[in-house]
Amino acid sequence: MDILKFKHKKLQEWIAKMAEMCQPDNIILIDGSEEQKKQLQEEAVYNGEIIKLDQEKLPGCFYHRTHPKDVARTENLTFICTKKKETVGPNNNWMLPSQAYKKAGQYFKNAMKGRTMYVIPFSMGPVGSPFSKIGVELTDSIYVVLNMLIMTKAGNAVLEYLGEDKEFTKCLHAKAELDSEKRLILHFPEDNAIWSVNSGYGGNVLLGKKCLALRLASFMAKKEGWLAEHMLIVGIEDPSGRIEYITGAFPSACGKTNLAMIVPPKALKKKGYKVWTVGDDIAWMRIDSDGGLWAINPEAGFFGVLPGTNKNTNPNAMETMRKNTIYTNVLLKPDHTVWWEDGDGPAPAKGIDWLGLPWKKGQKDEFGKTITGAHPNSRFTAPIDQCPSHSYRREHHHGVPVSSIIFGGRRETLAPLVFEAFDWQHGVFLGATMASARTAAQYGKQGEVRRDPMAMLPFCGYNMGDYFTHWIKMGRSMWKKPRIFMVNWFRKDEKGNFIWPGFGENLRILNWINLRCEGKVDALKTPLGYIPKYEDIDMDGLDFPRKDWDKLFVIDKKEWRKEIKEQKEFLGTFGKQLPKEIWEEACAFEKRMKK
Ligand code: OXD
Ligand code: MN
Repeated sequence: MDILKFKHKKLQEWIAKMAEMCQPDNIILIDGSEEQKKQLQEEAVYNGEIIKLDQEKLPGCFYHRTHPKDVARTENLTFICTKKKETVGPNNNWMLPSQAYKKAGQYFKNAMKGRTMYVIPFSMGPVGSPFSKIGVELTDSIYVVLNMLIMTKAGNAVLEYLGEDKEFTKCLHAKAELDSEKRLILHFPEDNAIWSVNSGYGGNVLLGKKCLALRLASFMAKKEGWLAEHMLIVGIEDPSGRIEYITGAFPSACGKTNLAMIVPPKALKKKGYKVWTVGDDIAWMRIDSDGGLWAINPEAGFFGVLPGTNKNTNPNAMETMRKNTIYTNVLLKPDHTVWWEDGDGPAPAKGIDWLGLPWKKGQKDEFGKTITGAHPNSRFTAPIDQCPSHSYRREHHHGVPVSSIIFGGRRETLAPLVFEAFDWQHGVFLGATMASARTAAQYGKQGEVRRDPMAMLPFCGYNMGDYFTHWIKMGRSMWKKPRIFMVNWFRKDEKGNFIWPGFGENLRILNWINLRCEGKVDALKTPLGYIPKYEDIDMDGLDFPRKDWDKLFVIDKKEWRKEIKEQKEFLGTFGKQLPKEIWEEACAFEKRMKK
């Protein structure tokens, strides 16, 4: 095995050390060129890692299946490894770094024998921006390389920028045997390193994404005084041309991608409303010299959920993935195109399902349950700049100014369509007590309500009590604070039907949020926060009667009192690490609900 030559001494030494452990047959540097990408695609097709789709219908598109037991993030096998256990809090699994290196080291040992180790220098955020972070991922998977080429800025430009001694995150990944018993996703914030082994699922192996841009970045952000958040970023342009940028935190698979690419309903489009997509998953936010909060999206692509995505729910996503896209775990049609449940068009009569098995429409398993062609967490990976609504401000080093932050979840009862926090501190409390029904993006019981503060529970790389304190402090450092809102598109009526139509119609609510930020409308004060007046929502082109609107805002005090009890129990798990401000907010809320 030839070790590549780098002028960056630490990079050179680290690669040599990792190669010594993993024993690849050779090492290849990813340069970011089209030629190399094409070569790797051909090679991966040849070795069966990916399947070439019909290049006329889906130019540049490929298909991949993960191991059947490797289809979502595995939070139980994800660890933050620090010298002290208290650092990571009750929200993380913890391991001592020395133990973690030893345990994973056994799995990495000789894991790349007979394989190639790819070296991917990548930047999260524009190369050279003071706000970006650099990583180098070593991997034995071409699928990972091809995904990283979409999701990040990868290649020679990054290596150039690294020069002889710039800091980078050391990311090591090996599919190894894809053995779920030996799977480990390890983060070493004190060493700026990530080790991931025995998985091939995106969220576990595209190490720039959840591992670096959220878990490690949140750790860095606390130290450096900024925020690394699980948030979409979208700009809404009103007919006068004014753009307000909104960031929003929703748990995985709760419609963040749809909201980031929202298409205005016809009547609003006609009036001149436009949408600008900056990001659908991660926001890095800093306080700028104007005293306001500015956000960048560190990613260059989308890694979005497919089932439920179609030209009605998300036409921009459908347009984005027509070319240069990797489809993972969907149904492969006989004509070498793809299909997934609740996608476009009827189900094909037959195909090969995500498990690689012959599939027929309507096929049932031995318990009479319909076998889906695509896995519920099947995904597409596509470049952001293929999205028709992508923002031209995406590449700006300083990002975009944030006028509001929204928190949301999937609640069938209780939570109203929208309300505004009384102030920043109250808003942090709302984020801290967010809850949502579990979805297919994580292992566990689907539908069960779980608390997921700021949608960061699986991604905050340190004690969440300290994270809440950090949020409170950030508010104090800003003199132009974004307003904070809570939304819930998923409330159902007594018959179990969604009350609010959702999707594009959500723009009407985002507009109200913007009007609040611009000080153009007042609102009704409730014990939860400020709610909109029906007449302040632009309902042009939507027949949504007042009586349904009122249903969306029913406050059931008895149920809320139960909820508060649960919120307090949850906050109590952070013990003395919980900032007193959040506890005070919980008590004040309880008092308001008793009245
Ligand atoms: C994602 C997730 O893939 O949150 O974005 O799981
Ligand atoms: Mn996510």
